[in-house]
Amino acid sequence: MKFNKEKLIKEAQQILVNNRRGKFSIPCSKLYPFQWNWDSGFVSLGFGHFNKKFAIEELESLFSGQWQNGMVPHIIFHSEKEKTYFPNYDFWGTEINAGASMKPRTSGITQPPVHGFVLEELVKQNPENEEILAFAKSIFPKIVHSHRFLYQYRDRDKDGLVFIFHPWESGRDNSPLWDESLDRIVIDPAKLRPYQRKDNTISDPSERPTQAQYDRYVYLLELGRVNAYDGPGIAAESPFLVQDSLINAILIKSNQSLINLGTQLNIDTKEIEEWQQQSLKTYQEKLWNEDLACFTGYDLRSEKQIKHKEIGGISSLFAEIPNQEQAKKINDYLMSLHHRDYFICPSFDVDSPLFDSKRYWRGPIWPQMNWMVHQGLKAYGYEATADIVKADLLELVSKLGFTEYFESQKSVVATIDKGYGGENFSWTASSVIDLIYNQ
Ligand code: 9WN
Repeated sequence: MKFNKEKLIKEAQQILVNNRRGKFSIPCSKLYPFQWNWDSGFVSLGFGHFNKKFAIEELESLFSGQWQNGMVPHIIFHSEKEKTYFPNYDFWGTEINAGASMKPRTSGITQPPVHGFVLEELVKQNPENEEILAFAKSIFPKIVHSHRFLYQYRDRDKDGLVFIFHPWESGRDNSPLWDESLDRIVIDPAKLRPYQRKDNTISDPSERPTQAQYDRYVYLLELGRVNAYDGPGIAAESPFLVQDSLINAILIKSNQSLINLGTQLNIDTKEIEEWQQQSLKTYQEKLWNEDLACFTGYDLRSEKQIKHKEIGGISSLFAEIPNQEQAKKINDYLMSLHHRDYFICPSFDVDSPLFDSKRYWRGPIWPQMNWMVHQGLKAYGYEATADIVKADLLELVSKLGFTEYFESQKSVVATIDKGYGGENFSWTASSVIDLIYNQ
């Protein structure tokens, strides 16, 4: 399929500009009215190509909500008047933690730490730009501090892999990966803090997480809150305690970016190098599953791998974790999906009974994941597959619009004219811009 690249870029840039609110961006209007952690990393990457000031302000706004312990929260509630999202800042009640940001208010959990690699990309895009270099130097220690938070508070066994205690921290909220862990949670309706969802009144409920899942999200939020969001009780008590393949791959990728940038900017990186060595070793030893021919997550409660093939394990390519043999297996898998008439990369194993091509993280294609996998495939020299991943996303966006996520089955795409979830979505726009600029 031929794309009108100029038209796509123009539209994408317009979406990013329209989604700005003051000095930060929302993922999309209506559904997500605040600033989200990893979304804003991608937004900055997109702006880096055409508005450096906005690229810088995006990350500065996000880090204005960083906690004293180093955590960068998953949502920054820049406005306390906006009431159209659940859970809002008052439900999180983060004042329970003395070092939490109070202005702006925030949530109490985090998301994949993309900002190290985003910063490296910004510097690569603008190698001679004094403003970007000065910004890189000023934000560098804050990003290191956010990694320090992860290693200090989330590495229970000091093995180099960090845990999450809430599915929202993975960025892949309702992935079937979490089903078994969430099933451990028995909800007593009398004890659950009453709440009112807003997402399913704005978006099609058949594309959103279920009510049972939301009850468990609220249960885990509450567990975080009574433990001040960083207390030892979280690791000790949470029924959901997972070393996620994606968050750890992104941490490793960002560690490497900070090491590269440190050399360039003359900043000492010894602390990061030590983290990196151990994380790489344990990721490789603990998360590879030969039967699946992919990396997995690890459930710290049941002490076993979470045996599903999905986009988190595939994203290990982006952090250059797989050896050549492992990378070949992942590449072969993606090519087999292509030959079976799927757009790549679906977010979950299409052959699993748990695959759902429409429901959020249970199968659809996510644009920012394609961006990462594209980079990873190129790093291993799998140019042809990388080209397909890129072309597939551009085709989906051209046909179905700049939506939040997409159908992966070609036979179904042929029958629809709109993608899934929110419209005019920021990370979709950014991924398209960067994929087109970076040939
Ligand atoms: C909860 C904003 C975010 C993304 C996540 C995506 C979704 C939120 C929600 O939207 O999660 O954080 O309310 O469903 O799963 O990856 O950052 O785009």
